[in-house]
Amino acid sequence: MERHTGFVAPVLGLDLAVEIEQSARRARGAVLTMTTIAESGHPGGSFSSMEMFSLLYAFARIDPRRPRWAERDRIVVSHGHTSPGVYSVLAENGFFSLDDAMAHFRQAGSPFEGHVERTVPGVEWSTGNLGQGLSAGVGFAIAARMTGLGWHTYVAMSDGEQHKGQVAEARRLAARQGLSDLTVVVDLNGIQISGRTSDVMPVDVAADFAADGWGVIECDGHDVRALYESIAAAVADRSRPCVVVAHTVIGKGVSFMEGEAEFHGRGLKPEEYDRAMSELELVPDLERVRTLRQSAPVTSAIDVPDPAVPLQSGKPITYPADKNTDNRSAWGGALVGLARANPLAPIAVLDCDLAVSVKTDGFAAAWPESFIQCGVGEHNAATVGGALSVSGVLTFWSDFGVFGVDEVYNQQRLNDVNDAALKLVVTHCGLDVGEDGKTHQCLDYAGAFRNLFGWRVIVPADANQTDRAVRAAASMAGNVVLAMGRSKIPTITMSDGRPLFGSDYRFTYGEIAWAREGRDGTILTMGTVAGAAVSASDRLRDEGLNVGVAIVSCPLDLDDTQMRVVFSTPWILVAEDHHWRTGLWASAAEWATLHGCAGTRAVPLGVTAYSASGAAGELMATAGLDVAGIANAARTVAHA
Ligand SMILES: Cc1ncc(C[n+]2csc(CCOP(=O)(O)OP(=O)(O)O)c2C)c(N)n1
Repeated sequence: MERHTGFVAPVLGLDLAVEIEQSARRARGAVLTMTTIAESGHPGGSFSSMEMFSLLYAFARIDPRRPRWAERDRIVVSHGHTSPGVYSVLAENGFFSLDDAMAHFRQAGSPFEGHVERTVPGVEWSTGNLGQGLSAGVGFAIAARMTGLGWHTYVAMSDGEQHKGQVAEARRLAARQGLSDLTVVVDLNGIQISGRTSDVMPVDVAADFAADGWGVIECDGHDVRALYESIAAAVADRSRPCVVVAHTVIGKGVSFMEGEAEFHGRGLKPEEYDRAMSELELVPDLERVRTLRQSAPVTSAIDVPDPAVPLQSGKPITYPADKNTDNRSAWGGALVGLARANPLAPIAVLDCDLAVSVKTDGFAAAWPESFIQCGVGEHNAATVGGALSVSGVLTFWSDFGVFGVDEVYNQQRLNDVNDAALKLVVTHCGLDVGEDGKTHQCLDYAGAFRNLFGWRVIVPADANQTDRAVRAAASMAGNVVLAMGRSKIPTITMSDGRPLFGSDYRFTYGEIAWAREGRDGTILTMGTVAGAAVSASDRLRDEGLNVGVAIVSCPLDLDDTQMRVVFSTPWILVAEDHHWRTGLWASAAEWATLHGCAGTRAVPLGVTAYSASGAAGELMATAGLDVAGIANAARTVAHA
């Protein structure tokens, strides 16, 4: 049978249709076997999506022998709870052994988790938090264009998740970008956990997509020939993205499961299983597969390598010692420098209507086709960025801290789960947001990412460090966030007046730089506050107090050698315009406990409440984080 060739033929021949139907019937049996043995899982939606999965995995241009083939079509399953259906159909298509999936579904140590994971061959994006898959698909579709590899992207979705606002954000971006290589298939089974979708939250799926400029085709989602023709017609439409609204029945194929919300999320009892298998004309297989489950889970999981984008870092820009510069302008300058130094590398910059403020407007003007305007749609932007970043595109998203971090915490968490490689550059962090007030103060950028296992956080202290850190982060694997404030701040200098992060300096992740040395105590600081800390140290020195200033650039990963030096001084004052409990002080306290240095006094001088509207200088002074405040705090600690 000719498969994996794309939906090139407009119709599906009878023989192939029968083959798909038989494959779908076997896969339904596998779904029942794995969910019954695991005593959990989601057979209902797996059944309503079964013909959709069977056609997509049979006809998309994918290769079970090379699951990460660069030019493959991307299939995103957004309703990740239908994993039993996805695993069964992938196994039918030769991606891994069906026995492995059936025996070790939802078993600790197995890759066949309850919701689809990107480590399973054939799965492109880990989902389960509904409403994010279309955004991932939009990211993959943009990447197909930017890399020139031209694959087609398919997204399978449920109807329940159409409630989510992020789906609307993604629809609009797809239409705005003219992503005709994106095809969505919606499993419109009309049922979700709490009953009928029309009762829970009515949504007119076809009208919503049409209103945003999509082509819409409706069909019977269990008639494989009709569904094939609809998908083929959607793929053939070169003018716009298209959705196939597939009318389906939850639990389709087993009489007592059909139309029943109950089977959304429960496996069958053994007696129900036998009845269902008999209806499907399949031989019950529980005992054999149960025995297999006793063996250690077979790891069919594969690594997910990020296709590296080879980069030149370009010539660093050195900002003078006698002039204040804002880090966000240095970020914008480094971005343009990187793009100039790498004319052939696909570089995407995402924006949510703040380019002028976050200084990506220069890039936008020079490379408009690589500048992705997402509108006020941050949830979508975060996920689009994640998917782009694993597709051979160096991907930056720049936004205010509250929008790029706090607004989209779970999207960034999913980027973490997916081992993405997004470069997030957030400005207006800490108290340095201008006069916007509490709603705009991102006081937890380090704290939020402290909760996630893979994200790395960089907080540059001045324009020079920003420039070097941006260039270095571009070549770092994984998700990285650079956090900075808004204002023009002093260039950090050494005692002799030369820039600390000047021409010879190269950024190293985890580094701590000493702006001043001092044996009486240490001010440990980061970001916007660093300049004031240095001035405070100079003021104290004039008074005879010899206080060092250690500038941390990576608050979640502290250099052990330098931290030992920090903790060798009699006391430490931790100055930061971050929530005092979850930022640098927390990192220092954690480091001290882990390294047996908890006996040294480390005193927090951070933000203890949301601040007011006002100029950054006023807010810093109110929080005690200006030069006078830091010097006062240091005197108090020194003389306590
Ligand atoms: C963001 C999010 N909210 C809530 C849930 C919990 N949940 C899992 S499935 C589901 C709805 C099920 O409806 P549908 O997606 O249409 O799936 P079907 O019942 O057709 O399988 C919900 C609310 C979730 N997974 N993600």
